[in-house]
Parts: sequence; C-alpha cells; structure tokens
Amino acid sequence: MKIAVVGATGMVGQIMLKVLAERDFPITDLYPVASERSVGKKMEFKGKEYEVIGLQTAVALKPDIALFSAGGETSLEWAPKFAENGTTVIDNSSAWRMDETKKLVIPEINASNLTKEDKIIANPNCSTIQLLMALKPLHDKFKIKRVVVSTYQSITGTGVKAVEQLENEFNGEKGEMAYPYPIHKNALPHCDVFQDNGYTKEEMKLTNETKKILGDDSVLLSATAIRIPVVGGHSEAVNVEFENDFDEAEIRKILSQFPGITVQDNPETNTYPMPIYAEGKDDVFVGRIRRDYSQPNTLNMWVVADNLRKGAATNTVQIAEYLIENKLV
Ligand code: A2P
Ligand code: 11C
Repeated sequence: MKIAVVGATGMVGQIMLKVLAERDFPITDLYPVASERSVGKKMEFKGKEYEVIGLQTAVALKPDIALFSAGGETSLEWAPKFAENGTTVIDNSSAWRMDETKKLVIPEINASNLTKEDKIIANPNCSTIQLLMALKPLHDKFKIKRVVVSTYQSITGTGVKAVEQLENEFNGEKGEMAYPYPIHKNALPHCDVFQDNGYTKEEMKLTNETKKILGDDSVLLSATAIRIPVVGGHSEAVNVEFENDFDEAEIRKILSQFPGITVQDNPETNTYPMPIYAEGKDDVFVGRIRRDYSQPNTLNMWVVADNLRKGAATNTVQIAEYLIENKLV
C-alpha cells in the first residue's frame, strides 16, 4: 500500500507514523506530507529516512490511502483532490464529520457500513470516540435516553502551542499563548470556539457526533468541556440514563467484553483510570462504575483514553486496516 500521512510533522501526524510502525501496517511507499514550510525536512520511519513533500506532489503520487491530520481547512481543500485522483482519505479534522454523504467511523462500532465508494471517511472527535466506545455496548443492551458528560481534556488536544504555553508558565517564562488565560494551575471551561447557542464547538461535537455514530437521533446528550493542565489523555465523567434497568455486574461484564475497552474499577484498591497511565495506550479505560441513586435506570462512570491515540491516530489507522482487510481499497 502507498500511504500518505498529511500533517506528518504535527502532533497527531507523528503519532500516526508511530502507530503505523508499531502495527506493522503494510506499507510499500510512505509519503510524509506537510506545509510548504516543512518540504524537504527529513523524517524517520522504521529506521529509514523520508523527505517531507507538499500536497500537490502527494496528490500526483496517487497514494492508496491518505491519513489526514492537518486541520479542517487543509482537509476541505485537499481531501476532494486526493479522492478525485483515486485515493481514499481518512480525515481526522472536523471538516467532513457532519456531512451527510460522509461516514463517521469508529471501527469497533460502525466500520461495517463502509463501502468502496467511500472516498472521504471522517474520524470522530477525540472526546466523542472514547465516550462512544463506552456507550455503544451499553446502548445496545439497555437503550440510552440521555447522557450528561463533563470532560477534563488534555492540552495536547489543542496542539504544540498549548504544550509550549504550559511549559513556559510552569518555568515562569513568557511566550505565545494558545489559550486566552493561563493553563498552569487552572481549568478553562472552554474547548474550541463558542457557538451562538452558548455551548462550545467541542461540546456540540459530542452531542451531534454521538447521534450520527449511534444512528439514533433520540439519544439526548448534554456536555460541558473543560481544559485542564494535563497531558496523556482526556477524562470524562459520564452520567447515563437508560430506558431499561441494569445490573452493575452486567455493566462491568458488557464493558469488559467490548473490544478496545479495559475496565479498571476497584475502590478497595484505589483502582480507576487516570490519564498518566492511559498515555501511549490504545485502549479506552473505564472505572468508577456505579448506580446513580438520584433517579431510576441511571449510571455514573469515568472514561479515560489517550486522545492522540484512540482519540485520533489509532482510530484512523484502524479504519485504514479495516479497508485493507475487507478489500475496500
Ligand atoms: P507544518 O509542520 O509544516 O506546519 P499541529 O496540529 O500539531 O499543529 O500540526 C498540524 C500539521 O498540519 C503539521 O504537520 C502541519 O505542517 C500541517 N499543516 C498545517 N497547515 C498546512 C497546510 N496548509 N498544508 C499542509 N499541511 C499543513
Ligand atoms: C480538543 N477535541 O481536545 C479537540 C482536539 O475536532 O478534531 C481535536 C479537534 C477536532 O480540543
């Protein structure tokens, strides 16, 4: 397979390369692609050196698959150019997610909807992916009525500039600000831009992408997204009301059996998921599983995952693997 990684020099792009190497992805030709600023730069992949190329050059090379993580504007402009030239694009930006003609895919949940005709496939938002991994098997069994979720999101979701802001503030140095306020020793109730309805775009992604991935508009979801000075992963406090009653032991069993989920839940040993331990892992970790006694059929849980891995790079690579395994490229 000829594989292009668009945004190869970026935070997610670099993890994509790492995940491709780790999983021994079947690559004959690798094309690291970035902006004109980076063309000619050297990058290493499995002990071999590659030169970064520009988008126009990459389109002409007709890769079989292009993994995109170079921002929404680059995707909007360039994904169709790759697709028209025969390349299947898997896009990690928000550009195509809510487009009715594009599929929004988490392989464990809905990859079976994919066909050869899908030339631009959307990867969901990081906070949506980890949430839906935990919700989907429970929805299938108990049917979700409503979800209330609060997120505690890693600064790596914002990109390199945010990591530098935290480092500068930690070291007492001045520098460029990724956020409107300090992030060191702080919590910002503000992820992505504000919308006219008073919610942030990150919060609305959780509401809208959930309905699309579950293929069920009746699922109600209300989100508050918070940025905290953490790297390693996003955490989510999730309250779920089901149509049907459940047994806590059954919930643990269903989650444990779902591929890609690890249950870490034992109050007696202080066992619960945390972002520093999720970092670098591909699984979604679920703990603090307990009944909400304030209303019937309702559950609380805590869901943690590495936002750059399952939330972005790993999910994208898994979609590519599915396409190859099922001869869709
Ligand atoms: P570059 O390193 O040349 O700027 P991050 O989200 O970590 O900031 O990374 C963004 C990624 O997207 C980088 O690889 C960046 O390349 C790439 N990128 C940004 N803008 C463009 C563009 N207009 N064309 C191609 N790649 C782009
Ligand atoms: C964050 N979810 O952590 C974002 C990062 O829509 O793909 C990814 C933004 C997106 O802020």
